[in-house]
Amino acid sequence: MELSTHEPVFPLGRWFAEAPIQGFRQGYHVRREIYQGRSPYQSIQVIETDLLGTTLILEGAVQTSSVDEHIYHEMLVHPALCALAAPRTVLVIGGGDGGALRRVLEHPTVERAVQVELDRAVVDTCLKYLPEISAGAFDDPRVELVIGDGARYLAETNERFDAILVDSTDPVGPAEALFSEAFYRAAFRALAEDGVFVTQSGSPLLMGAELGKAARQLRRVFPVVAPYLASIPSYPGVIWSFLSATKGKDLAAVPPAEIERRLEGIVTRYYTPAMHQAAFVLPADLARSLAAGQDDAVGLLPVSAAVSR
Ligand code: AG3
Repeated sequence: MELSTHEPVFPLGRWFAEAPIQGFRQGYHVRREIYQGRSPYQSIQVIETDLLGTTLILEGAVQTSSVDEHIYHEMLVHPALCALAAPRTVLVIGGGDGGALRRVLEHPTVERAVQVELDRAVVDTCLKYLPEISAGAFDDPRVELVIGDGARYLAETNERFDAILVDSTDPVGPAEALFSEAFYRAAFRALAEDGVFVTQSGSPLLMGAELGKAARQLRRVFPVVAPYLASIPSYPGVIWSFLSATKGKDLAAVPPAEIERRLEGIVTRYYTPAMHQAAFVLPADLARSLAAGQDDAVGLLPVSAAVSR
């Protein structure tokens, strides 16, 4: 008997696939299509996949899923907040699903969390189909939800935040402004002296050019920039990058005992003091090209692949 390794495992239904660069795609079998709509900014889809559960897709790119949202949101929020002795004010830009906001509010010293999301439809869609991600965060009295342009908000605010967290889509379309030097300057200005800025910065394998550019621009503004990684199954390439930036503090060097203390009473499924340390360890190639401020692709794939996006 001939065994075909290409036998369809799921003969019925259809597949959703993301193809961020030529020659690569990552797909999920769709069990159910739940919602499809369009806001003034983007197409919005909610599907149920076998692997990821309920999954939010904006402009064809997976944003979050009920199964692995905790990884991304914990890793966007806790490294920054656990680097601070007592974070009081936090600004979240983007993140309409509320998963980052929820993790911010888990830190008992936080008195005020401002969330600026461009697209009200993302908040509404997530509240309807993925309420377990925000888990009531938007109802917390410490929260101010602003529907508007995050870059503009940051440029105009007179407030100083202990942490500024950018939970954006990819650096194309509406989110492009959130990856510019002007935006990073505004973030620097609005950040407390010992504050922490963190932005998601895409796949180091598949979006190396964008990651390299963001890191370079951030370094022009902030004296200390420390990239870190997490494994997020729902994002293309799985390995995902974040860029942290401060006015002096080294996020990679926060003592595990301090993190342990700051995490007291906070339940995590991915982030731990050891994971904090491990996340800042980069493959040699990536560390080198990021440190060198290379202005083309810095990814783990050759430049030719990464630029054909
Ligand atoms: N923020 C990061 C999404 C980037 C995904 N990119 C992609 N799939 N190509 C998502 C919002 C989660 N709160």
